[in-house]
Amino acid sequence: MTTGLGMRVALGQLPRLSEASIAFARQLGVSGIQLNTPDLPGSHRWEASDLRQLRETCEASGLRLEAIENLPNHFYEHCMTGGPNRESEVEHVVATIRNLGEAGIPVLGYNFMPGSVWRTWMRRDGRGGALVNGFDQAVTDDPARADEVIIARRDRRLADPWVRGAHLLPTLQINESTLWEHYRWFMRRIVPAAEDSGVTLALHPDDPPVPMLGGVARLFRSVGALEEALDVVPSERAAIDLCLGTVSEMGGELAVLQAIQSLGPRGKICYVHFRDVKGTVPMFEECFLGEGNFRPLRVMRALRDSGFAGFILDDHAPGLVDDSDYGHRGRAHAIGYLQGLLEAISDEADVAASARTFND
Ligand SMILES: [Mn+2]
Repeated sequence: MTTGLGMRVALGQLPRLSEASIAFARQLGVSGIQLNTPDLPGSHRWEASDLRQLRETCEASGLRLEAIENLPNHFYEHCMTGGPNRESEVEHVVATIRNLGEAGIPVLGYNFMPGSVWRTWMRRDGRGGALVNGFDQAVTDDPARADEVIIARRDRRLADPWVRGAHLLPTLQINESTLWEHYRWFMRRIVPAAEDSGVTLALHPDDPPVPMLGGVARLFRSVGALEEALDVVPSERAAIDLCLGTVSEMGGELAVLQAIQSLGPRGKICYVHFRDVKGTVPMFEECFLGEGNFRPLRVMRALRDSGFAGFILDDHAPGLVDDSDYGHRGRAHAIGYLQGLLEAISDEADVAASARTFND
């Protein structure tokens, strides 16, 4: 379903396209797919032919390939850390962006987290025993509890996308102003390629949104910082992948509505991760829609009223009984919830439009 508003739901965070994932998307009735760090050939960059094949496979099944999110960490690690290989890395990133454009893929979601995503518990008791993840800064602040830290690795070469133990990270110290310098350098190099090739770069906020983890600063931990990111190289091709879960971690419903009202009217919400948490930093836990910090219908209305007309995906969803690693059951619940919300706000818009016509 795509509403007359342009808002639509995509099945998200797929690591690869398979017959089963395409069938799942079609069964759910979504209009598109978003892939996260797809399993493609290439140790430094992705090629246009491989990318085009992804898009064509989706389209052959009537699905839109809405976006690819996240390059593997090692494609641009030195760009983030200011390491010696950043020149060759950024050339490969530029080539990958051009290849996305050539392949007809309109959006690259990305993040600028050299320290990656951290959690301090995973797959623990949520509602009714559903499996949810959470974060408590008291754990990450305590060196004696380093082995409780779990860190995401976006690298399909690894069997496990999560590593346990903060001590496993390379020793790295990056303060906030240095990391801003790296970000500015990176954007100056890649935004021109995005403009040339018609690919929108969509920045995901830092999850968790805290000032520093493991000696590495974290930049995009407030709505103001996301706005600053957009000012680095002002461009129609620079926008935000608005992860409502992460913004809710920052400041609950108030922060979520503030982000939508500030970024939406400027056309800067490229797409949305529609999920929520209970609690805000320094401690939060992921949860089902409807039991978190924000009221989902209110937020969906705010997105509509902000002029947002892009796609929405499920992002993280709690694991249900007998769920798969990908979380088919939890995701099916989240997507059905989003489709219901979208139907409700689309209907409201139709009623409002016909009331206006009637009054004319
Ligand atoms: Mn997200």
